[in-house]
Parts: sequence; C-alpha cells; structure tokens
Amino acid sequence: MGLLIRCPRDLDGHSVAAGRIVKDPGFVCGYLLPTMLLIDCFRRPSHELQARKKQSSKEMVQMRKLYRDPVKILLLGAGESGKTTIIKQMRILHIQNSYSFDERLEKLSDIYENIHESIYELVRQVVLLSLEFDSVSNQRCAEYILRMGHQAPWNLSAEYVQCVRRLWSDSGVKRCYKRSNEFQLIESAKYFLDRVEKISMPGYIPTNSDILNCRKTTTGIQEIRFNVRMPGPLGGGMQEFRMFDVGGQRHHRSKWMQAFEGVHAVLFLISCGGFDQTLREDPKQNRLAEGFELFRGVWHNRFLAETGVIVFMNKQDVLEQKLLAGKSIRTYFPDYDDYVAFADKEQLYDELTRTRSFIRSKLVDITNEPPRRTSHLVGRKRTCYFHFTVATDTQNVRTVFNDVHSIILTKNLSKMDLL
Ligand SMILES: Nc1nc2c(ncn2[C@@H]2O[C@H](COP(=O)(O)OP(=O)(O)OP(=O)(O)O)[C@@H](O)[C@H]2O)c(=O)[nH]1
Ligand SMILES: [Mg+2]
Repeated sequence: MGLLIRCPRDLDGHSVAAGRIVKDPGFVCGYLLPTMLLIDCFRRPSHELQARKKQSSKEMVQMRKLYRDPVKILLLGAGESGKTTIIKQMRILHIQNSYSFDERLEKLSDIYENIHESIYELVRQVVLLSLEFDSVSNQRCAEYILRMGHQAPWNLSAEYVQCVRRLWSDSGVKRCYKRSNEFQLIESAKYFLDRVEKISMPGYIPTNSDILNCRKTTTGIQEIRFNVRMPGPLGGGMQEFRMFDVGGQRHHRSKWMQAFEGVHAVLFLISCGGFDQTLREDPKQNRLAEGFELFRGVWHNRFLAETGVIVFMNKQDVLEQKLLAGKSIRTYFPDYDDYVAFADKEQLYDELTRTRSFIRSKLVDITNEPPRRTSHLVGRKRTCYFHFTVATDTQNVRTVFNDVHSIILTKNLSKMDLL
C-alpha cells in the first residue's frame, strides 16, 4: 500500500446510483495525489521526506507510464444487450466528426432493414396470433409486405411507406406489438416505425439517434480506439483507450477468448428490459436468465480472474416502460416475491427501484459465490462495479463512462501498489 493515501475507499465497491455518477473515493484519491504529497511533506522529518520524495517521483514515473499504455476494455454480454451501442457512443463522445456524411448515408440501408424486419415480423405475427387487421385495405397492405419476404426494399417508395404507416396505426398490429415479448422483434421497431415517413424523405441523413437505435448483429470482433483527456495532476495529455466489441449470440461466443489477452477491464452488459423475453437463438431460454448465466461464466472465468469487471445493467428505459405497462418480473422470476419482503424492509416501495435492486442482487449473489475449484484466485477479494444504464442515451453514457474511467484508473493504480 502507498503511504500517502488515507482517503476512505469504497467498501463494497458497488458504485451504483441509478445510472448517475457516484464518485469513487479511490478516484478522488488518485487525482489528489500530488496535493496530498505536499500536505504530507509538512508533517515529516527531513530524511524521511527525502526518501519519500524519491519514492513518490518513482511512483509518478510509473503512473505516467501507465497512462502512456492504452487501456484495453472488452465488452461482453448476450445478444442485443447493447454492446455495439456503447461502441457507437464512444465514437460519438470521443471521436471528432464521429460519423462522416458518407458513413451516415451508408447507414440508410441498415435503417431500411430495421424498418422492414419490424413491420414484416409484426404483420406475420398478427396472423400467427390470430389477431385481425382493422380493414380489408390494411389486410391488403399486410399481404403486400408479406409478399416482399425478408428482403428490405432498396428505397422507401411512396406505396411502401403508406402501407407501413397504415399498418403501424392498425389496432390489430398495436395489440400484436404489445405482445412482442412472445416473439422476436428488434428493440428499435417502434423508434423506426414512428419515423418511417421522415426517413423516406429525399435527402434524409441519419442522425446520431438513428445510428444508436439501428440494430445490426455483430459477428466478428470489432475494435475502436479513442483518446480521453487525462487530469493535469497526472501529467495531463491524452490517454488511449481500445474497446473491443464481440458478437453476443451463443454461436458467436466461441470467439470471445481471442479478445481476452491483456484486457484491463470487462464491461459486461445485461439487458434488464429483457426480463419477459426469450433468446432469439433459443426461444426456450429467458433473456435475463441467460444474462445471469453468462455473467456467472465471465466472473468465474480463470482467464479474466485478474481483470476488473464493471456491469452495465442496461435498457433501464425499456424496463421502466414494461413495468408502467403493468408487467412484473415475478411472472418470470418467482423468487422476486422473497425479495419484495426484504425490499420492503429497506423501504424500497417503488416497483421500478425494487425490480432494479432485485436484478442487481442476483448479480451480486453471483459475485459472492465461491470461486470454482479451478480458479487460482480462491480466497482473494474481487470487486465488481454496477451501473444502471440506457445505452442509447448519450448523456447517460457520458456520465457512466467518466465513472468507468475513474474505476479503471483506481484499479490500475492499486494494482501497481500506488493506492
Ligand atoms: N431502448 C433502448 N434500446 C437499447 C438500449 N441499448 C441498446 N439498445 C438497442 O438494442 C438493440 C441491440 O443493441 P446492440 O448494441 O446491437 O446489442 P449487442 O449487444 O451489440 O448485440 P450483438 O451484436 O448481437 O451481440 C439496438 O437496436 C440498440 O439501439 C437501451 O438502453 N435502451
Ligand atoms: Mg453488437
């Protein structure tokens, strides 16, 4: 342990506050180091001071070196948990001219695919769920969409847009949308179907919000590099970050190991809004339950045993909307009832707060499970950090990433025995 730092550390390490920043005390310590050194100097005899000065300049050199090396972050989580959305946010937040005019135009075809996939699936499910369209003309529109098959149109013709609009305001389609947890519908369906007319206008250029909401499955490993300004006391300048994104669906997870090497922190994403949905690749498995299982695998993975783990409990907006619509997590996780009794004692009476803390408690329980026998870290204390996030909300991600940055700095400093 370094001699200088006496700030209280975060005891349980769970710097959680409903998606808001909670300054990790360790972070504050890291930033105050030179000032504290100064204060410390007044209190010590001179020979001790000399030795201390030598030691601290060595520490400063080590610290500066640390910030010269890129920080490697790996994003893990099940399919559609929001990993690529976080990558897009990093680009928006940390890279100038994040998406060029041409890149934005290129996104149009993905957006058309999102629109078509959404309306096609909804119309198909209206039939499968034995629901009815409002009118014969809407029924004809549905047939027109179904005849197109899965292939999205190259451009949004007036006829196509009119059909999509009619269908999206059809009460049968609306009823079907309310039941979309019973089949596989992309998260961005409502976002793009609400905007189909605007998007079809000549000269339309996708906005950041369109890019963030646009869904495209990740198959390989993607890397993004960006620089973040370092605080003055640590020498200022910029620190390089490298963030790796992988495909989260089951058949893509075999590639994860390739990205483990030299990783400083894992950002694990779990979709809280998926509590009433099943996996796209396995309709028998609940999405949130899959997230828990996957987290267990990551937390206990021997190759990640030395890596910091930060959990983004994502899609808080979707969770909130579902609870407001009268859904409850107890339908899918009956042990929620046991938790409610505990939550009442903690005065967590609001359903959203209770549900969020229930999900977090399940993750915390996993971190408290005894390490597997193969783990060489038996008996060592590890800290996991949790954040409630909405990955499509740039302001929310900006705040949370500041916190993540400080956690990583603190962790690395303490690894180097500087804290
Ligand atoms: N409403 C809402 N949508 C989100 C949130 N996070 C991600 N999404 C949307 O969820 C969909 C899936 O997000 P992705 O980032 O592609 O998920 P992923 O984890 O990269 O998925 P894979 O590539 O299959 O592993 C996209 O349409 C995102 O816009 C969120 O917090 N709220
Ligand atoms: Mg992805």
